[in-house]
Amino acid sequence: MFRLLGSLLLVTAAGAFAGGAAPAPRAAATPLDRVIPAPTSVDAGGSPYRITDSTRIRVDGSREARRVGEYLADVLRPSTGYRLPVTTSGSGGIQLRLGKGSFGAEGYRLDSGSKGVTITAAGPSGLFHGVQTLRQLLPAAVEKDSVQPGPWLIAGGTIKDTPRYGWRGAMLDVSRHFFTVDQVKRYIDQLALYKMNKLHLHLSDDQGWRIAIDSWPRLTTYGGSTQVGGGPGGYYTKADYKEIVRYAGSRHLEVVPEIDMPGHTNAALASYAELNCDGVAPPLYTGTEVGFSSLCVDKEVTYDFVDDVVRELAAITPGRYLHIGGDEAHSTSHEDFVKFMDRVQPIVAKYGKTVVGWHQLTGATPVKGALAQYWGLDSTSAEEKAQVAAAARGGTGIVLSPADRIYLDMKYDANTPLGLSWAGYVEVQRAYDWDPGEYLAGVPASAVRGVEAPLWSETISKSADIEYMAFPRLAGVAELGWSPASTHDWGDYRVRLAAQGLRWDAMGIGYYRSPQVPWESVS
Ligand code: NGO
Repeated sequence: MFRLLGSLLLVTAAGAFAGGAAPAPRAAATPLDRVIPAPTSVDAGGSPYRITDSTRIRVDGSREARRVGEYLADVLRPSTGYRLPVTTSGSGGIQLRLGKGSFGAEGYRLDSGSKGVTITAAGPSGLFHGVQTLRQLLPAAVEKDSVQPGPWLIAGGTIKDTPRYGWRGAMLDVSRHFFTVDQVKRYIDQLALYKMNKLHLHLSDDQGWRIAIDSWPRLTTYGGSTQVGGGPGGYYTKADYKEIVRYAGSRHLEVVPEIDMPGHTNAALASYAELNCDGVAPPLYTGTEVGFSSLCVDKEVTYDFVDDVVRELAAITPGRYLHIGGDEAHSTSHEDFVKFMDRVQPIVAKYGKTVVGWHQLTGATPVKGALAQYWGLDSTSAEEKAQVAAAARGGTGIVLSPADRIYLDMKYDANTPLGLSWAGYVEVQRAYDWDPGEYLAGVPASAVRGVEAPLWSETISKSADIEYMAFPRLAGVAELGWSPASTHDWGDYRVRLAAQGLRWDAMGIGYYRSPQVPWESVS
């Protein structure tokens, strides 16, 4: 079981003062094991390091390490008020090093002592994740954008940390309500705090098509012109999308674009009459029903359309994956669904991408290497679960997004002003307290690629809404995706989570103050 070191560790900072000026005040340093997601191993002890106005951020010669160093400096400068130059020379201070070690592509090691803090990783993602840990070891006030008094202590010891899963995702539905590039960037920054590494964008649905496709321009100019409730909608130009991809990359997240097919396609069907079996374009749709639309499986133009869309989207997506939806194709017969998926999956492969689909894809024949995203519930039929398990045993990778656990659009309880409740209420403990490795019977542990928290936006239309629904549950999903099962313990987690509230306050994130969590008040 994961043990906390206890309450706040009181350390004396005097020894941390190389210059030996005024005696440092006694101050509390955050224990190394207070971090979310829980690190793989923590060995606490020794003197803390104190960041002062003479601290430097030392990077090795690589461009990647420098970039992470600049990112860290940007985080620390506003609240500390220090210059924190990023340099390749000298020793001590905060060091970011690329080096050999058993960290994996995303893991890192953090060593802290009186002379400095060193983060070592095999690659830049590991350094970046190590920086997120360093951030959490500093007082919450470090997240403010004005100068704070400090002191800026980092407890002594060593953290070795490697993620459990390679897929630690969040999905944002930008179709039901459109979110601007800046709103998406804000969410990306929040995901990065908890070492999430995939941003799945649900780019098309009945209510709006949100990504420019040059060969089918009306998809956005008409199909993107509204949203749930009839607002103005919006869409990303290719330049906008590339900017999201770039920004996500700078935070070590890979963008997974989704075009939902063959259902959830009213916006496309409304834009182009020829995509409809009867050749008649339906009106735009601004309600919240699902399952009523379908591309025309028997028309060749459908596959020309899909080819164009996938080709253009793949060309602006450096990530490995392309999500083709496949959920709730209620107005497509089973036979047609299978036929459609048999035609569409090879198109994704032709443009160099790996297929991801909602788990209904397992009702067709997932291509080799495909991933299925499971969004069922405890009450999902044994038959449906068995179908997913059989696909997993046959080699289909599984990303877990159980709706009654980690759908961030589910209400916390009956009083939650936003969200839906078709999968029940999902309080913070329910979202955290399950094991992805053992969640679906008959799925080999090796088939589980990770977890992803979808946020559907029928009722969500601004950043404050995203944040209220995501926080605090998102932190729990991040821990499920990153931390070893042996660290999983609700009793310890809720205490660590409580401390995060102060950070969210400092960042201006309006979160749900769940009664299940012993929140710390602002100090
Ligand atoms: C379902 C449905 C979506 C809804 C969402 C609301 C999936 C995969 N399809 O999840 O269209 O927006 O629920 O919670």
